Amino acid sequence: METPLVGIIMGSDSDWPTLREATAVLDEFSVPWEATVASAHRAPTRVSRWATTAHERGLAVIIAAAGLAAHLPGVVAAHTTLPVIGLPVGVGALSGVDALYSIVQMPPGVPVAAVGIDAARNAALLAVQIVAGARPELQRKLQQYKQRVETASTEADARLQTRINGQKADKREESR
Ligand code: RP5
Repeated sequence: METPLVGIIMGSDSDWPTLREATAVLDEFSVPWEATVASAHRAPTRVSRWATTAHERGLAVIIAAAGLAAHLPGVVAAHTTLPVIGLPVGVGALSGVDALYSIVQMPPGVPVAAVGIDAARNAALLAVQIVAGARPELQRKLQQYKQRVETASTEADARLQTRINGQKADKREESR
């Protein structure tokens, strides 16, 4: 089995359904990953050990996901020199706004790259872009992905123009 390049850590197994979207993207790009549940509040010793050894275990980037008072990405970032992508999970009374603020408002000197609430796909794509730096094969796959995104957007525009033209034609017909 290949050594994981992306390490996923989450505060609770209740975050897993959100993280599965990230693992699907990583699989799409054939980027090996590992995942663990370790809460900054409930399992601080394990979080610290996991983050401190992340680099020597071969990881290149970390996705840290948590909901509520989401301190996990920041705590992980405090323990490693690897880039940390913080993913706020949209749970609880504030639907993830609390987690977003907790993750994005890091003190100067300890950066976390925050993505949107439940934006697991973006977290994974950013992770792929980070590890693609010195990997031409991954760069090529990312270019193809961007091409597919652009094609989908162009097709959406074509559909919209068809609808608008249809509506205008209907209006003209009505006013005759
Ligand atoms: C956070 O609290 C977790 O990341 C999760 O999003 C949230 C709720 O956890 P559970 O009570 O479902 O374990 O630490």
